This record gives sequence, C-alpha cells and structure tokens, in this order.
Amino acid sequence: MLNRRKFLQLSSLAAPLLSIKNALTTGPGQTKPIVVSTWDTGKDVNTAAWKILSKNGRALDAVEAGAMQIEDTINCCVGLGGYPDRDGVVTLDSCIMDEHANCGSVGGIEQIKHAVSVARKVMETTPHIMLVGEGAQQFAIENGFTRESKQLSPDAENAYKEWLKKSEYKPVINIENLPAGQAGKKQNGPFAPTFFDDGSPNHDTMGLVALDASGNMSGAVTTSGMAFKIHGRVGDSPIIGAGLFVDNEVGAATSTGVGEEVIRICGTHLVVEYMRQGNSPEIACRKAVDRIVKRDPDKAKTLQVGFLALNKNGQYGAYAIQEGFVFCVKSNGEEKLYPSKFMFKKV
Ligand code: SD4
Repeated sequence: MLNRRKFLQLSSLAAPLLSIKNALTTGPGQTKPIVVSTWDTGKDVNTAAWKILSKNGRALDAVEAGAMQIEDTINCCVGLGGYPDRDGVVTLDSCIMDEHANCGSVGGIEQIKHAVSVARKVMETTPHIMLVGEGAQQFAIENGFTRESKQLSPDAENAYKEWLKKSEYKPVINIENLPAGQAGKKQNGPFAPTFFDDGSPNHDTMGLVALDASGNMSGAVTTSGMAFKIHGRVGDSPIIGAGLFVDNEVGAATSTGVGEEVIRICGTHLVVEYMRQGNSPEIACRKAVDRIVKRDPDKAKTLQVGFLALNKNGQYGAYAIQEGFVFCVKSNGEEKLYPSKFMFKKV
C-alpha cells in the first residue's frame, strides 16, 4: 500500500493541476458515481469502494467495502493494528449511514476487526443506532464476528512503549507530514501526532462518502481513535452528525482530527446544513472550521480538524484548521489525492 508520504510525492507532479481542479469543485455538472475519502490511505479505500460503484452497486455497500479495506490493513493506524489507549488496549469507533438516514455505530469496541460491519449490523438488525464497549463486542460475537487477539501490531507496540516513557497527556499541535528525520519524535499524548518511521502521523481516521450511479449517497467512518486516549474515550467518528452525516437530498460529510472539537459543533451535520443553504462543499467545510476557530482561536491553533464533503451533484471539497490534511477522490474522470485548503499555514 502507498503510504501518505510516497503518495504525496507521486502526486506532487500533478500539483499545478490541483488548484484548477479544486476550482471545478464549485462548478456545475454531475459526477456519479464518485467516492471521496480522508487521507492518502483513501487511495486503496477508494479502489475497494470503486469495485462496487463502477458496477452500479449501492453507495452503502461501497463505503462498507472501503472501510473494510483499511480495517484489513494490519500495520496501519486504523483498525486493530492502530494505536492503543493509555492502558494499552485498542478500541475501535465506527459508523455507517445510508440514503434513507438509516444509521448504525459502535464505540469503543475491542478485538473485532470489522467494526464498520458491526455498525451496519446494528443499523440493519436492531432498533438502535449505537452500541458501545462490551455490549457492542457481545453483539458482534453473537452475530458471527470473530474475537481477534489483543496483541498490538509491531508499530503500535513500539509507539506505546515509547509513549509510556513519559505518559504525557497534553494537547500539542497536530502537524501532518513531518520531515522523515523527525520520525517517532513526538509522542506526547492523546492530542499529539505520533509518527511512523517515514514521518507519517498516527491519526488516519478513515472517513468516506460516496454517491452511486443511482444518485444515492452513503458514508462510513472507521478508526482506532486518538492514540493513548483515556480508556473508554469515544471520539467523533462513531457519532452521527459529528464524524459522519448523510442527507440524500443535499450531500454528505465526514471529519478527521480532534474529535472533541468536532462533537462540540456537530461538525458534519453543520457542513451538510451549510451545503443545504447553497454553499459549495469546500465553503461548507470552511464555515464549519470557522465555527471551531471562532470559539477558541488560541486553542484552535494547537489542533487539527479537517472536514471533507460531497454534494448531491458529485462536487467535493475539504477544509482543515491546519495545513496538511489530504483527501482522495475516485470517479470515472479522476483518481487523485488533493491537499485540503486550510486556515493556518505550517510554520
Ligand atoms: C478521534 N477524530 O478519535 C478521531 C481521530 C482522528 O485521524 O481523526 N484521527 O477523535
């Protein structure tokens, strides 16, 4: 799998085209099917989703397949290979939402690989939306999911051991794409970026939203959440309206970054409402970022939140607090990684 750094390097050749393409995201026209996903890991995720979308499959099946792809990638910061909480336990958050506003989610589920599929089971077979912790795991086992080992992935184990040396629990600025020489040097707490050997950071929550050939939209999110969080902490990712929101009349949005800040403003619901008012996906994302920054500008400078949105016409856009958020797009016309617009430039 291409990691973020390599993919960015490959994409840099296309950089002059990106600004032109970005301008098109606010223009007229219809693009479908299409899938957009967070971070450079979205490339393979989109490929998995595209297998379904390109055969006129349902967006719901496509986003589940996309999320499963990354959950299957064991040495990755999403899924059971992800970083643990501060007690050394990997807990997963995930949700899914379809074109009828059906939704399901799991929070803090342990030892189950495909959290997104458990979320879908909750959606399709229960009258509920969200199951958490032991109950979510029990539900998964009852529904035929396998209980996996508690063993951390080698990357996660190393990072955890490193973090334990200081066990600091304080927010620091979130900077994507640290130069490779600084890899592994920042492991300072739940809001801190921690880096793999190539310098890519740990916070690769996968959020993807899709529009299928029939014009229906769905979305999914899957993550191991913030590294070294308090055991039991649940972020924005499994919360409908925070980490994901889909309104089939308008569009869909997903988020990544410090979940607490996204929850506070019901972030993705807000993005969709801004699109309903006629804003382009990018402007809608920017307005949601503005909301976070206005509330506490000093704090906002120390953290990252990124929103990614797709509207009913297949137009997409993103906006983040800090420079460095990237997203992937796949449609009949393109397969690309884009840098998100942002509020604060990396210094
Ligand atoms: C969380 N929003 O748990 C997630 C973290 C994240 O990339 O997005 N990481 O708060």
